[in-house]
Amino acid sequence: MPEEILQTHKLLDRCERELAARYTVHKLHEAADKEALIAEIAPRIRAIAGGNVDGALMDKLPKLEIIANFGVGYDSIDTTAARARNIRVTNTPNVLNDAMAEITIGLMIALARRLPQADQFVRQGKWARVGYRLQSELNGKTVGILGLGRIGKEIALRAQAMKMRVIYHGRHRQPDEPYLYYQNLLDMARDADWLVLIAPGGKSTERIVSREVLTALGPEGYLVNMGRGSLVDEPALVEMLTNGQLGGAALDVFDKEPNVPEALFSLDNVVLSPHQGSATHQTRNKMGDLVVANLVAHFAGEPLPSAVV
Ligand code: NAP
Ligand code: 8YV
Repeated sequence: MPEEILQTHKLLDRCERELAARYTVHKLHEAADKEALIAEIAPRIRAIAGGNVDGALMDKLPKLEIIANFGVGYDSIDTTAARARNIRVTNTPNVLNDAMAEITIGLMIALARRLPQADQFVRQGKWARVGYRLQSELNGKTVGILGLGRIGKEIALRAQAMKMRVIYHGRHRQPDEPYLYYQNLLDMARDADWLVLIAPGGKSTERIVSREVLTALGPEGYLVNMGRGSLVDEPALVEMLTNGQLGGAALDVFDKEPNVPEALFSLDNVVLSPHQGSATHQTRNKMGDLVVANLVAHFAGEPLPSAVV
């Protein structure tokens, strides 16, 4: 009999096909009565594919051994609860680094040159009447990276290709990296023209980009959030973008996504993106393959390709 697993949200077709070829898959997100489904299958579920797993759900699944998250960020899984119950947790690192770094630079250029607005300017026939206003560039500017990890390093490389100076903040100095380290985020924000966020969500980074940090970045400064909405004091961000205390922002993630503060919709100094950093066929399929590979390794008793717990 194939193992029975619980899927918590929609996955890519290829990933769902690969899972269905190996396991009996129960789709929690499609169940009309989720509690009834869980009550029926709970004693047989050994694995979860997907995120959004808290201790309460773990407690309902007494045979749960592993949670294979679709995504490198696993802040939607209570890892403390998983560890306490001897449940393994895996994620999908590295396969999305390039896609993430590409879109980060893309959003930076989009913001600096106001590309979405320029597109609208042409489509609305305004170009025939007046030239487009002058904009700014990335080259010669300093970018501060909050979170010089796997993705942050790829962003740093591409920022250098844009002739930017790279500095970074994290909890640890990385002596092998050539960039200037700031122990203090506030100091880095003060020295940076651009602040790129690519650190994980969760308690340790909650609102780490405070009003004070945004103030240090200042009216000429640009914020780019590719990490998680929880990193930023979002009400302060909206207020400061509106009154010009912050120069601009490119945002791929939001505090209560997919809900985005409506006040941002009318602002010219903002570029909005629907949490699509890794959303390419190429990358999402590799992420799905890694979800499957972790489950396969687990049930074969082999080392997990990308375990976090
Ligand atoms: P990673 O390799 O683990 O890098 C994370 C970096 O954040 C590390 O350099 C770490 O440095 C730093 N960091 C962690 N906790 C910190 C704290 N409390 N204060 C300051 N810095 C801290 O992770 P990754 O693979 O690059 O991914 C990073 C994050 O990007 C993910 O967790 C996810 O939230 C986000 N992400 C978003 C998308 C999207 O679609 N927008 C896609 C993929 C990933 P130290 O250990 O030195 O502090
Ligand atoms: C995904 C992400 O959008 O990997 C992450 O941490 O945020 C993204 O790659 C998400 O996890 C899948 O919906």
